[in-house]
Amino acid sequence: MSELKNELSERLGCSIDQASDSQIYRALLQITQEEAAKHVLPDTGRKLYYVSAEFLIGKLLGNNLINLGMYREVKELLAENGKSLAKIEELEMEPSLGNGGLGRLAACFLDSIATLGLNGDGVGLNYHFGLFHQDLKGHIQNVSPDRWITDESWEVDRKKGYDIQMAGRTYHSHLYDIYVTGYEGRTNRLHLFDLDTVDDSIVQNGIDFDKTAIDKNLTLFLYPDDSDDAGRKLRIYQEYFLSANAAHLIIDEAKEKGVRLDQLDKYAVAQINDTHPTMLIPELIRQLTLEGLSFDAAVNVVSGICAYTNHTILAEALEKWPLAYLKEIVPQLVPIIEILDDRARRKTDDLSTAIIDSGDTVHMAHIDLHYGFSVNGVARIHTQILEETELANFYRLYPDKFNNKTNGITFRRWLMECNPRLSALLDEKVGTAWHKDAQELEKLLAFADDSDVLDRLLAIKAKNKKELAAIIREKEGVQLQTDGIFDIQVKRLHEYKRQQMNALYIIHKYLEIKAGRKPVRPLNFIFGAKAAPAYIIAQDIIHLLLLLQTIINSDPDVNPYMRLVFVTNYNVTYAEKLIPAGEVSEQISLASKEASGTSNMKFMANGAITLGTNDGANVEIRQLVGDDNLYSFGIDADTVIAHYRNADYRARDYYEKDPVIREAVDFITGPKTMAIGDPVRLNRLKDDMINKDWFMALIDLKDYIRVKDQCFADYENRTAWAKKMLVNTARSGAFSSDRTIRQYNEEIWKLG
Ligand code: 26V
Repeated sequence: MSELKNELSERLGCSIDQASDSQIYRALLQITQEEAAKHVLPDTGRKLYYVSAEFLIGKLLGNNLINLGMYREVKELLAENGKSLAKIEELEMEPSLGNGGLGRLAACFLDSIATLGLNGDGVGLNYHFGLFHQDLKGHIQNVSPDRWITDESWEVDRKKGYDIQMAGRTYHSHLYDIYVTGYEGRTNRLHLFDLDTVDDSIVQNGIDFDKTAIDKNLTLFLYPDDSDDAGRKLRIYQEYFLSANAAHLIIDEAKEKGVRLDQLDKYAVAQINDTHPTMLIPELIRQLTLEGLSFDAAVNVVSGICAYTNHTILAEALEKWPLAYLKEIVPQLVPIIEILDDRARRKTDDLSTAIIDSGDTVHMAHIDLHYGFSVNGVARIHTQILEETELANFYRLYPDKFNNKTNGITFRRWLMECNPRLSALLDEKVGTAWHKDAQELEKLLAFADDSDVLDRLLAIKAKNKKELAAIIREKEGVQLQTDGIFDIQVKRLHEYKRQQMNALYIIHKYLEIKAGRKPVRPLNFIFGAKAAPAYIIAQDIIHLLLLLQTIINSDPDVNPYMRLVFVTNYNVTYAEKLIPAGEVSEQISLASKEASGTSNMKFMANGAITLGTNDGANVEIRQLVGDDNLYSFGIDADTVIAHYRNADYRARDYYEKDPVIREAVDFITGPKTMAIGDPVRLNRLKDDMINKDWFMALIDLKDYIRVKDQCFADYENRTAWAKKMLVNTARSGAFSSDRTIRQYNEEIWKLG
């Protein structure tokens, strides 16, 4: 203790109680950086490069203190001096370098790779602005840039970079590193490439900027709007910049190790996170031929290095670029891609697997599928759909390349750090081994009938709910009812995730209450979501939810029985407050569409009960906890796929035949919403639901209402509910990202 005290006061130049929070933050940053550096290990043997356009790492101070074993000591020392570590943690800007699950998965993976002591770094881009900041004034989503880099950021300037050619110009990259600490483990690195000429001042009103000034905008924003051609081209620039820098780094580090480049696959493996870094394949081939390898040798060695993860079956999310754009931006890759296409065509008559199609469009995933050595889905059902349906043509060609790696989450951030009360109880009951081996949580099952433990689980949840309610009251101005149920849906806003179906349930409940049928206990519906700025229907759904928030919370007939809040600017930091307070976890995507989901795992670990469809990892959660401990509803993936194949789903039939559905849908354009809302948005949304409803919200609505009502009724048996909570936490260890990473390593990476 005194050692830390001396070190801290020495750096501060004053005693701790006299220092400001921001001085203390800065000093802790230095101390953790130096401590992390001590755990960097030499780069020997095979090394993993996790290449990803997104790393949604979240704040790092608390996480690093926990991983370095310093959290408790620092917290107590500060408390003794009248300081709050929690308040100091608030000073840190969250690096929101990702859109959602895919980016957060990459961050959890880095934690587990370091924790397991594996030699593996992340490679990404140093966006100056992460995912946009959201506010909700006027019942709509308003966006503004989210600056996160300050002189108090975690980045270490590596003072090196590479020359990257794009569209006949040379751009010099600049590398920054962020230390990735493992829990009682090694320190790895997240390498983020940037461009010195990027100019933050070109951003005007909201998040608009000149999309054609590449030297000024290349790494300015995470995923710029790609609804126009300039946005799509910028995306290609970003993807090539990422891939080319990754290729240079891989070759550079191999040379430093004295590796012969025709043996590179023995020393390097690259996990390509979705198709965004796919150009790594042709670019590595290009660079290796420049280093003297023959084309054939380069293709061979690269095919031994690159492995691909697919994160979605949604056709609109599978990247395809016009060949003309690639000719303009990366002409050096085009002859290589043409040869790769030519060779792929010789393997089969099946034209659907071609890389360049007859319309001169380049299918990025096809490059990965032909020239990567592994392709994995992210949950059992997702991988099965890839094999049997979406990528069946490739599965026939390369059955051995396909494998499943069900996603996971790091329990250090998503239980130890965000839910200290539950963690302390778990430590007491099952010991602390679960920190590194989450399967140890199964030992909690021995307490399934222990009334003291069950009461304490309920008490902890009640405290977490109160804490969240206080935050929400301060930030959103909404008072939740803490004696009521906390039902939470937090995730990107997308029609397939069906926030609109949740809205229809809420309208239905509102109408029931108005008709005198009141729930026995107050219901709190909590949403958090950002919508892509160009995604109109998603904006309309946000608009509806915000109108419902106003209508419900201000109606004295209804507000004693239900409340709704749509929280502002949902991000990792907010998630860490919401998830420990969750009681019902809404995982209601249309079956077959959610590749895995990961918030479902976070809620489960924190003792929330899943209300979900048979989709993604929900299927595996259900199998682990059983039907007594999860609420399942809706049509299954096969039925959904058959409806699409037969094109026989008609939303209007459901709307016309069922008065409950009709009443809820009609409310969208009823007098209450129209009085305060935007008629264009409301009419468009209702019209879409009746005439299109591509993600079949109406097919599942009745079953959703039935099962959700049952779930709320069961909540009243508090002991039985506490037991469900216990079983969920106890069985959640299967979803540790440590387990996922062990499988990646044993079956794909095979690091030392
Ligand atoms: C991207 C786009 C972009 C264009 C418009 C529509 C659209 C729809 C979806 C996506 C998702 C891209 C990939 C992705 O983020 N997948 C998520 O990956 C998570 C980690 O594996 C997984 O848990 C989520 O289920 C999956 O949606």
